[in-house]
Amino acid sequence: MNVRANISNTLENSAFFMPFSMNRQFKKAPRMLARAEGMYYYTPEGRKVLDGTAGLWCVNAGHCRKKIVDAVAKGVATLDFAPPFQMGHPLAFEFADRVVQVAPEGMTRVFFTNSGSESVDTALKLALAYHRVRGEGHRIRLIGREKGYHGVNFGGTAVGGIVGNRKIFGALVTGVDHLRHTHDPVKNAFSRGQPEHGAELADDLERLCQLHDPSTIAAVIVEPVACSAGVYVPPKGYLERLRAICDKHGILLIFDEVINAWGRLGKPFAADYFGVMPDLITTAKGITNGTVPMGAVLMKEGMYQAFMSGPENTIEMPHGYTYSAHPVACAAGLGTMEVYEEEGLLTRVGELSQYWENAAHSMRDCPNVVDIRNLGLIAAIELAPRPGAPGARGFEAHLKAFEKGAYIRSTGDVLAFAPPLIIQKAEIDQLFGIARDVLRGIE
Ligand code: PXG
Repeated sequence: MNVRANISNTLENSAFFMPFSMNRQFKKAPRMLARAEGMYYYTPEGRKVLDGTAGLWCVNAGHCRKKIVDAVAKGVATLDFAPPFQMGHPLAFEFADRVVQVAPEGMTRVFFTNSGSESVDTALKLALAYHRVRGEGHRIRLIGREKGYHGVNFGGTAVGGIVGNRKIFGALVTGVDHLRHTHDPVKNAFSRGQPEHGAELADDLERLCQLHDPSTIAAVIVEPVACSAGVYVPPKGYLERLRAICDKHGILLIFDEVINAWGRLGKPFAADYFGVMPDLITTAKGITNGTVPMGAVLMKEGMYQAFMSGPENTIEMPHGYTYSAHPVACAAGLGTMEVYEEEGLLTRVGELSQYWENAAHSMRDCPNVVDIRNLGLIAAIELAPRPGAPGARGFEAHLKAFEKGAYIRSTGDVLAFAPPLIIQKAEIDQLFGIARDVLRGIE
């Protein structure tokens, strides 16, 4: 027996190395969740906690939905695993077609992964390989954006723009550069919805084209609404301009919709919401309502066909995961799509977003609030940092909110709100009511 087994009987000594967490802080003062239903988590003591972040921006239909739970139970009992390379199972084909049915016009093919991070690295590889199979193998550069979050694999970390997530991991991937971020609090603080100022920041791509030569650039990846780094809504006209510059230079545009997709903005995908069509879309999270890990990359027909143009007896894309299109994940995804459709969840936010916006911006008079940003069913309240202790005020707000009965995510001094899309107006009031109480109670 491993000697650790003897000492891991207390949480403080537990073997579990928690991801993206303050391990020591948490293990001293744990915040445990024991079960969940609808809009709520329940702690082991039975305390009810309103889920203000849809788990981690993924449980769009609310928790433990019977239809999805039943689909997973039936799926795992029927086919626990099937090898995805050179073999298939019906749910994979059925689910890919189902995803394409709700995908933006022209997105006709789906590559399955198991997470957002895998979707991003898959999309970056697809972009490089696509140019290569078309005889443009000189397009080797990948462009991300400051404050972008594209998961934690090497490619996604490299194109990502959050310093804290990059700095201890060496040189990452070569040939990567970044656009400027779009956050301009001087001009845009307290904007409701898309900010007025900043479309011209897309021209930063022209600067990088001049620096590297556009013929060396394979793809640009951005989150339409950048969520993890603190909710940055694209300025009016920005995404359109980015699309135009990509078109001008033959650069692929990738929308990272790991969070933005699946109804968060009141349309199935952010590409629909903004009316801007990328070449590739990465997604995950809400694709299975967070129930079973899964991700996907959506692509246009032309890209798929470019891969299909070589000799027939070859593997067209030497890429994939043991768990790509896992049968249980496909079952969860099909159950999820049924719930989304039956309850109109992919468009429901359209009716709620004005109420949500008003509720979020009503927090403006709370202490230390320096900005409020929102779009769809997403909002951020940015607090002034405490002198010498950035992030401390935000984290304290997260802790106090949990004590008072709401799960609200903090990223630095930004509080992020993105509840399940089934939320009722009374629960929106409850969520911001708790947030107001919290902000009035902290220094
Ligand atoms: N791209 C985007 C845009 C994301 O938001 C990923 C990729 C990576 O997905 P996976 O499934 O590999 O985690 C994400 C994930 C937060 C938070 O609190 C956000 C994410 C993950 C964890 C926390 O903002 N987004």
